[in-house]
Amino acid sequence: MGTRDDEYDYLLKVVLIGDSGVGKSNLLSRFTRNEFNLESKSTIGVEFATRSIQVDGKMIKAQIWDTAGQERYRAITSAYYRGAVGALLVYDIAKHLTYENVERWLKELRDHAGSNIVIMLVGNKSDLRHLRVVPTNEARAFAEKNTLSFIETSALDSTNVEEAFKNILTEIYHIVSQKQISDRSAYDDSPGNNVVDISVPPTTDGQRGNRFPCCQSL
Ligand SMILES: Nc1nc2c(ncn2[C@@H]2O[C@H](COP(=O)(O)OP(=O)(O)O)[C@@H](O)[C@H]2O)c(=O)[nH]1
Ligand SMILES: [Mg+2]
Repeated sequence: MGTRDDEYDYLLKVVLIGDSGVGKSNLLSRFTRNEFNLESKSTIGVEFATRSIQVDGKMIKAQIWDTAGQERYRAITSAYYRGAVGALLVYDIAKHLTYENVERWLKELRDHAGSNIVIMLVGNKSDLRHLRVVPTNEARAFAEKNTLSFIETSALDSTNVEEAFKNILTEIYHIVSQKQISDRSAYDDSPGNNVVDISVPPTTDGQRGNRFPCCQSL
């Protein structure tokens, strides 16, 4: 709120993946519109929704992609992953099979997404305490072993939803901004030119914005 969505320093594409019914669409609607829906509306999937947040004084516009239910048929196309710099891999803490399938989703990411993609494992529906079948420690250990970030969320009662998105965006931002600096210094070795200039000209639509190289096809 109070931020203009058309002015940003970085535009970052993040994809939501994981089995059908784990709460991906509700995590997105909670984060971008503060809405939750009890019914699953897998047929009316939006392509993506955006929200801008401030990280280290920079305006980060997150473009978060949701499936329109294709995950049900394992029919997510490579266009979905194109240009993605982050992925929230969601399972349901009350449905063990959705956790077992995390391995398959990791393989899918390896096959379709860039190798530098930042992945966060998200155990959703943490409000269903009495129905929990995936222990937090087990999931955390799995995440550590696979160098994924990890968090448990509830789209229903809002627990950790902001944190999940903010953490992954911050992590991506740190990588992207580091990369930009090292790219520039690698190319610009002219004498007396030690100042790293990370400003870029406005994009064609008049927005200022450092588009991460991978996102130019957006
Ligand atoms: N208890 C609980 N239910 C949730 C939560 N998130 C989503 N749901 C419910 O789980 C079902 C599937 O959610 P949806 O967002 O459509 O899942 P998707 O198929 O992964 O997009 C819906 O009935 C939601 O109301 C949550 O955090 N807690
Ligand atoms: Mg959905």
